[in-house]
Amino acid sequence: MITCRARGRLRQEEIKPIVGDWVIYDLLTPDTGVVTEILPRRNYLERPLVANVDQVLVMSASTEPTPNLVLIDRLLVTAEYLQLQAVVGINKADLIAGEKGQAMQKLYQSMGYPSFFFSLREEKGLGELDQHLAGQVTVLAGQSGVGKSSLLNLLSRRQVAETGAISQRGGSGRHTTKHVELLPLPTSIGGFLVDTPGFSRLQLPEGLSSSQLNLYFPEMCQYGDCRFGASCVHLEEPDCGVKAALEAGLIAQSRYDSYRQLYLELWENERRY
Ligand SMILES: Nc1nc2c(ncn2[C@@H]2O[C@H](COP(=O)(O)OP(=O)(O)OP(=O)(O)O)[C@@H](O)[C@H]2O)c(=O)[nH]1
Ligand SMILES: [Mg+2]
Ligand SMILES: [Zn+2]
Repeated sequence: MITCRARGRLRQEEIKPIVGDWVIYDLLTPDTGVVTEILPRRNYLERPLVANVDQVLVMSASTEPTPNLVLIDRLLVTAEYLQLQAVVGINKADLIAGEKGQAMQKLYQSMGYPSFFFSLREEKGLGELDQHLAGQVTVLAGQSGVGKSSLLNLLSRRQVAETGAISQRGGSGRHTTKHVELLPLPTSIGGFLVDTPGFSRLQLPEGLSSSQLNLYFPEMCQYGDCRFGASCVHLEEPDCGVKAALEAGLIAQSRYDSYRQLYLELWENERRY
């Protein structure tokens, strides 16, 4: 590893290197250098602040902490909006009956997201997760305490990130991970994982409007045969294909509930300006 500082000119121009940047540097000693140029970013996330991301692994626990389905859907919408591949991981299979966790896995699988239900503690169910991470820069996202840092440690086969028990202080849980960190996966897998501190709230992307939200729910696009066509937002309109699919059990109630909540949140923000 080579520790670099940014050259003065970079700092003056207020281009700050962020995690995930590709840079050009001059080597000063065998393990220190000076960054002279930041290469153009393919993309970047604002929270966590990280550049050149390939995909997001949205993590949840099957229980402890209780899954926050709206947060999961918020992260999936954000990934869709940023055109990042999303993978879903439901951890702590050791803590609940199999069917309940499998139901969650199947739900996200059914809309096309590669989904896994596993126990990091028992090292079970991780099957092909490796293959989905191979050679990619993957950001781990999800509530505090779901096992993001634990996954990193398990895949690295050593303790690279601090993990912690959840404490209920203030009801928000404890955030063990304090900063964003990019860590290489073993060479047998290749690629990088970006560990991030958990959160319970996340602002939707700035450019996303309420009327477009349904485009980022893949299963809604599939059933969007509505009387009012593309202008239908699937809430109060008559003859709505999405609501028909919901009633027929083809769209999950939790997904529709998330959609409605996020729609109203975006709509209220739009009214404010
Ligand atoms: N029962 C059970 N506990 C687990 C499992 N995986 C992780 N844990 C525990 O869950 C707690 C939280 O794990 P972390 O890896 O620190 O969670 P995190 O997502 O990194 O949390 P933050 O850094 O706060 O965002 C730790 O006490 C882990 O030992 C699992 O498969 N089963
Ligand atoms: Mg952590
Ligand atoms: Zn509709």
